[in-house]
Amino acid sequence: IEKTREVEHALVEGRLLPYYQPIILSANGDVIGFEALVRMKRDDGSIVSAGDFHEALDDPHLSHRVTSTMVAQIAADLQRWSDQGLSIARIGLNVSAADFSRGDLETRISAAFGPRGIPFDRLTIEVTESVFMQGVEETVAGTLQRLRKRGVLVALDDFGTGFASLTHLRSLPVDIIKIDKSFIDMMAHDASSLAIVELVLDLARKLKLKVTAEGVEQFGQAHSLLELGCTSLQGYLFGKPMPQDKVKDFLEERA
Ligand code: G
Ligand code: G
Ligand code: NA
Ligand code: MN
Repeated sequence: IEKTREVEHALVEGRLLPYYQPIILSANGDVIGFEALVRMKRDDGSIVSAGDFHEALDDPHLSHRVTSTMVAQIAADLQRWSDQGLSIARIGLNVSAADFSRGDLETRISAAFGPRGIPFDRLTIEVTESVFMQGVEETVAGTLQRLRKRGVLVALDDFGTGFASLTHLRSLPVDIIKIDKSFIDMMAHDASSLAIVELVLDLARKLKLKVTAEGVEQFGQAHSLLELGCTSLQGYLFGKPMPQDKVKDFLEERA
């Protein structure tokens, strides 16, 4: 409750902001986009990660408002980057079940992107399987389908940790699977984690889905994943989540 109030306060005062973590194309190391991760700025200037206020994001009303502020800031940041001459292909936005229950996700994205002339194909929506467990599967699928028609890609996040993953791959409009960090952490040490990673990559090939490996920290992991055919990589090895104004330097240093 305390956390929820603190986050609400931060929201009202404009102290919730997106940090951006790079996503890398395995084949050539190009930066193909960034995932936006919400951060809370405290009055003393310190930055708090979403993992530390997860309870607040479980509150449907607050979570809905957090998404709205994230969408608005992502649109503004995309415009700033474009004005700086940077081409950033896509930004990943994390959404939760609450974002689907009111049926206004598309409207909220339109309101932020439309006036700036930013096309929907600059956005990837990241959903976890939990959004399909709240008895609103049809609403979720319908919303995602409409967004995809406008160019949004859909990523299934934390893949492998939820329930009935395979059912969701069959019935839902998904473009990208994000393999959960826990499998990437363990694949070098544990035969079953490696087997699961291989299985997911094989399945993705057959279903013509792209795969992003999350939480890549070591060069050896990146190397194995490339050999196994994983199309894109994300993790501290390439970059930690960073504020909007650090992205330009990051891209220029890599170029
Ligand atoms: O780096 P980090 O601590 O931000 O992320 C922790 C968790 O919080 C992750 O599971 C991530 O999906 C979630 N998260 C990060 N940013 C957002 C956001 O903007 N909206 C929602 N709903 N979840 C987020
Ligand atoms: O649940 P989701 O996948 O959206 O959130 C990703 C979480 O993992 C965020 O908290 C992000 O900051 C964190 N993260 C991303 N890359 C790495 C990494 O290489 N190592 C660790 N420890 N955490 C990471
Ligand atoms: Na995510
Ligand atoms: Mn993720």
